[in-house]
Amino acid sequence: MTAGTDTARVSTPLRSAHPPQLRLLIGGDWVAGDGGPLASRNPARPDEVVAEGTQAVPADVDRAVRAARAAARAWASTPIHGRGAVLARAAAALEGRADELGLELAREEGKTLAEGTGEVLRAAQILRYYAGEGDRAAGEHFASPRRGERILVTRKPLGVVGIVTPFNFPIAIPAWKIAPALVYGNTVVWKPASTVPLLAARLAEALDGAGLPAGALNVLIGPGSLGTELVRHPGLDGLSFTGSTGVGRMLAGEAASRGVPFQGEMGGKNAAIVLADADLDLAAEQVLFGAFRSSGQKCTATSRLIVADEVADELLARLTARLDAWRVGDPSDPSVHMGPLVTASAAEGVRAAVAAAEAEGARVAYRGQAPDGDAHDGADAPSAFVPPTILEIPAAAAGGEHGAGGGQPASCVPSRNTAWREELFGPVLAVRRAGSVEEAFALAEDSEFGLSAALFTRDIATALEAVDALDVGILHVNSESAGADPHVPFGGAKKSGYGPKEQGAAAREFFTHTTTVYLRG
Ligand code: UN1
Repeated sequence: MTAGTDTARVSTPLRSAHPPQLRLLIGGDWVAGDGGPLASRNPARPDEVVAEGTQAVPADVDRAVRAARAAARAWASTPIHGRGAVLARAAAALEGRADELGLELAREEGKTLAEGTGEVLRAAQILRYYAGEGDRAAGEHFASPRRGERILVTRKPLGVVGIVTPFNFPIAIPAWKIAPALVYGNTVVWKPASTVPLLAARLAEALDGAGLPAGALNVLIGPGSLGTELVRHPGLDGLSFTGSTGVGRMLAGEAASRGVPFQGEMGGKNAAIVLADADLDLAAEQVLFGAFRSSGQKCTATSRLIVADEVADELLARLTARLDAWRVGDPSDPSVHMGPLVTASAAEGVRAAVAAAEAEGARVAYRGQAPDGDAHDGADAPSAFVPPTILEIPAAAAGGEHGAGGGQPASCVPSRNTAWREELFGPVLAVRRAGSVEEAFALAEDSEFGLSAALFTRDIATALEAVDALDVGILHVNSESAGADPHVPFGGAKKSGYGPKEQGAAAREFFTHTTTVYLRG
């Protein structure tokens, strides 16, 4: 491909080419990047290139921010219903291609076909939700202490916003950031994860084809350093990020140093708590889904299981029986339940963390089957597959700073085990047993993260106690820890979140600022 010349400009991405050729979207033009080559590969079949192109370079960040700035005034003054209509048309376009894009998503990211297609439809649902924003409340109205006056609080867009998204929901997470950004009148520069560029191109293509004006959405495909370039650009008015806590805090620091609003949706180490009175079949099913769907690559995934002593053996028996019937393999095969991780190097990292956890005292309670041989024929290359793994962390190996003494029940002692503390982003579940409800809640709180938790109980009073006891942004009672609806706030406490939450009215909080109008006749 000829990089960065005017002859490389095209009006749409080259959909028909095999593999599809990726372009950047800047100022309404689909252009080749001036950087090095980029290819996304199928993690289940590493020889298969899913899409290819060239990467953006730092100068493209400047071009994209300028294009977004040039488009900002006209887009902000387009009536919100008109902005919403673009989102509704893009939603319809995604729905019409859900099967095709779902397969591309499974091939590029590694989640199953059902999850991939479901994610495309979810992106469409999110676009539709925000498409209706013009019909919802646009601000607030207060009485005034002075005669003849009313006080109005109105909302305005931030201006040009940057959006940096991760690999694990390559179309849904971008939709839930880009849709509110656009409908509230911002223009956008988006840097998707470079491991899943094809799905980014598909979302951009749907919005572009739905009549988004040139420059309202700009897409830069390339290395993570582009995110840093973006937050440092003087023309940027806000940045929304989803990804690791480390990168998020670095970007938050950059944004703060320039006085730019930042929204960070970061890590999780989410606990499912199964109490003695729980419906164990339901709990086993939901823990299975929470821990192992998408190969555990969700910030909301269940990565810790805290189970009441009385039912621990029974729950683990039901969970492992379900896992025995769980097929791991090529995610484009509809009978497969779990695919690979996004890359072989991600899988290597998870394997190393499991080995470290075992060395620190964790006991392997379950390790599933490796995928069928045909899905991974490069025998010498590391595999992107990690089998579903359950690690039990016995109280004796909890190894907190205070040891097992100190008058605390042994099961309450904080654990330093890698599998208990660190977000592994893989199909690994760390288990601890609890002697009481209080211990179970204390163990759930033994984490620096606070995104999501799941509680399994039949007792409403215990559920209400959990609302107060667990410092999390999202609490599921009798359902898995993952999942998010577009009309309610999404985000975490502690190290999991920073700034206003996402989705629903919370998104408006981030993507707009207020003007308080003292209005006298
Ligand atoms: C979900 O649980 O369905 O990166 C969504 C993540 C979250 C989204 C989770 N931001 O996994």
